[in-house]
Amino acid sequence: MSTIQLQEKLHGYGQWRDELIRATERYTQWMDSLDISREETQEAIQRVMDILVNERLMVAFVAEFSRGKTELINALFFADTGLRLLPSLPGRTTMCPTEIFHDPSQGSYIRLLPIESRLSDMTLNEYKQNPYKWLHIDLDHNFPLQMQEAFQELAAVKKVSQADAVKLGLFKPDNPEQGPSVIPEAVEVPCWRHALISFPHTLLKEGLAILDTPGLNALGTEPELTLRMLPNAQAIIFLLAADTGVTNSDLEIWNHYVRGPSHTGKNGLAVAMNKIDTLWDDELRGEDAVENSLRSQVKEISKILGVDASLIFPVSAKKGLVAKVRRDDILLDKSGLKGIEDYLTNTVICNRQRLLREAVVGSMGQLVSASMGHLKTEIGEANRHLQEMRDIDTSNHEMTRHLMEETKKYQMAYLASVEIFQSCHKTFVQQIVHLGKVLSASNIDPIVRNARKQMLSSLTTPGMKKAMKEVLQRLHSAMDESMVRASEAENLVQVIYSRFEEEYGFADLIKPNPFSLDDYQNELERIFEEGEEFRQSAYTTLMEQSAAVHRLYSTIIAEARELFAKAHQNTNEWGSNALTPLARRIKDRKLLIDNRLGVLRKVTGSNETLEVEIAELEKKLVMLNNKLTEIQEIEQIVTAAVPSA
Ligand SMILES: Nc1nc2c(ncn2[C@@H]2O[C@H](COP(=O)(O)OP(=O)(O)O)[C@@H](O)[C@H]2O)c(=O)[nH]1
Ligand SMILES: [Mg+2]
Repeated sequence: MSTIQLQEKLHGYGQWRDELIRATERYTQWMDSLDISREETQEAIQRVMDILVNERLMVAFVAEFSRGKTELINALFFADTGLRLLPSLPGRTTMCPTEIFHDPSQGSYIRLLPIESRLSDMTLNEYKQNPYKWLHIDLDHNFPLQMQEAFQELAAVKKVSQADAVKLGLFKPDNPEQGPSVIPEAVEVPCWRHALISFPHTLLKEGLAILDTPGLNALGTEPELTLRMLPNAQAIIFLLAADTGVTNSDLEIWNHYVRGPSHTGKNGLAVAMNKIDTLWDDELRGEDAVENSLRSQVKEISKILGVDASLIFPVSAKKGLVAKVRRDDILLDKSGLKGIEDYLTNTVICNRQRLLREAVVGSMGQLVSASMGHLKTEIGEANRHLQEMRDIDTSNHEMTRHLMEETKKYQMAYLASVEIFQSCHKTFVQQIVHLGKVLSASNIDPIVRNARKQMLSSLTTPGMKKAMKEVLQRLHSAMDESMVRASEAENLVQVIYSRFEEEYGFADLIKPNPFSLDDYQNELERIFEEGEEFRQSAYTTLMEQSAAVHRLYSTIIAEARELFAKAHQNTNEWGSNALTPLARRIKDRKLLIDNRLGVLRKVTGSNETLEVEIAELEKKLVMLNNKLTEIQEIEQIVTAAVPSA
């Protein structure tokens, strides 16, 4: 069955990841064994380890209420529990965005964030850093029935006064679309704003994470879903229902939250046309007629959404779940579930591996090959030195004197290069410090604080828009300034390296990664653009305006602030590493000269001492060559192709 394929693929991916983790650990040991300080590389290694250990493969299910997202999640991932694990029945369905994953450090639990948290200024992401703000329920994953019962809480709703609902930003009194069925005094709202579920299911343990979203009402009121969570998902499955076709609210979600700016192209996007079993029921139509009707619906959806028909999967989540639980292969086939499973297995996971590999090869690969290049140079120098020693005729005083003089000249040139290096280094450090100041919290936070203050004092939408425009301009100009400074620093590094290559004979220098803040600038643009799109979306305008806008702007500002913090950290890391390879080579040259002078002084007149020196150097060379083999092996693992398991 294809769940097994999915599992195998994820498992292969997990093994590949573990191998990379081991290679990374081996690399740190390798550096330790050679006494190479790994201070500068520590952060980069830590980041790669973080990616490898913590990165999850997030698949998000997005659609209007009641299209069958939760049922599809049950059928795709949790049918092996033999239950409908998450609530998905008429009148009892998930009301809040729910993330499902495996958190090995905390075991099995469900955490629920009360809806009242919407009254506070804290962002969802900040809440996630504060577990004690959530209702925590321990789960026993050995008892699926108990879990199923605990998950009923995801469907919990309660009645609050109209005034409270307005305050929560979940109701607008004069909204005609709410219709007459709403009791004027009491409004039904979800009890929970967000849910986090951790349990050790096989697929989740392999790094899969699932995001279930309830529908337009949650997407339109929770900007972080749109600005942060959906763009970060590796795959989005958008659902339609065969019995309702493409409705206006489906289109609203598609245009504003799925295909819009959230779809950065990084993440896979597929459409599930669910509930095809509703077409089966018509006994007067033959199988062919049903088949034709499905095909024409797919064609039409493809036209309306502008999505290739091969990415639209007709499916019946409900029958798929039943078929899996009952082990009914014919029904399972008919349910079309396999189409989506294959898509997830072949496209999504493969893409994920490719991206991860690029990230790992980009940083680890570079570190490892830099170390390798450095070691090769060291071996080359040692060989040359060995040859020189072998050529020394200790009884020929004229020769040793001449060698001594030459080495001293070399030493003078070296000392001059050190002076130049020190002054270049100083200039570079000043540049990095200036750049850091522009990106630092002490520059960005007052801008952010000021904007928040202005927004609080002017609770009207135009007032907030003005405050937002201002903060946007100021953050933009901070970013522009740092871009200019970053490119100056990058140029300086290039100049320094070329100079040492050309003037001081440092051949084959391993240059640091090129540095630019372009990605951060693009990301800042994206956040602002998506924020604007979000503000203009029809649903948001149905909300109580100022509260919705305030929430949105707070989120955008928090995202932007985090972006600057990341750019700052990245700059510092690059700044402290950029001149390291050169500094190391200069240090090596000093060792080489000192060594040579030392040997020449010692061996004058004594053949025996020379023999000892030669033997020692030979021994060292054997050790260095062993280390070279080892780092070559590590490099091979780090840059190896992704397994096709
Ligand atoms: N006939 C049929 N009903 C389905 C199917 N999938 C889900 N449903 C029903 O549609 C309703 C909403 O499903 P749910 O998964 O809660 O939708 P969500 O709000 O998108 O998560 C429930 O009553 C389900 O039983 C399906 O494939 N066929
Ligand atoms: Mg649901």
